[in-house]
Amino acid sequence: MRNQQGFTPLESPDEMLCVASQVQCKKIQLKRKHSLTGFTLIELMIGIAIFVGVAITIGLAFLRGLALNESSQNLGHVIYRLQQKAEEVKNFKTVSTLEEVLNAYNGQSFQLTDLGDNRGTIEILGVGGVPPGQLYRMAIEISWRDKDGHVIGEDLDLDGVLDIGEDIDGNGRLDSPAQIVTYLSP
Ligand SMILES: [Ca+2]
Ligand SMILES: [Ca+2]
Repeated sequence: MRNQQGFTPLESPDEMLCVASQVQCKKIQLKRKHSLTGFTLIELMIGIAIFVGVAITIGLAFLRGLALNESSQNLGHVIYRLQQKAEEVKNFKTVSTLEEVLNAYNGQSFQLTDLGDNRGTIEILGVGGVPPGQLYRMAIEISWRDKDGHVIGEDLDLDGVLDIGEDIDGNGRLDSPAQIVTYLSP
């Protein structure tokens, strides 16, 4: 007697061959069983797990891309604002002596009003290797807290002071990706 399953279609020409050949009949039954079998629960769960994993990975990559794009835009804006600060110092110098510039700006910390939590510092030091008083190096840097709460720059507590543990590169001063250096002559 032929082994019929509940979802087996009506007899086909292939089934007719079963009458003539038992081997052919077995092959047809195996082929039909394979083609009509659906996903098992485990296969379905594995498929869902893979899909969820891929979706999460893509989602995280997308969010990371957005964050990097925002950080890049912030950095560009901050550099632009530091350039404005440098111009402010240079303009002040056109009407002041170098000593007045040093008194007004060297060691000064400042904040930008359009950047959330932030703190910048200005350092003006005579350049070694040239006659004293010939050239002064002015470095302006700023550290700030991004949207995720991370501080960009070495001034982790945003107080404008180099505290213990903040000098990551060990050069004795606060540094940041947002930093510009220019030179002042007497
Ligand atoms: Ca600090
Ligand atoms: Ca440093």
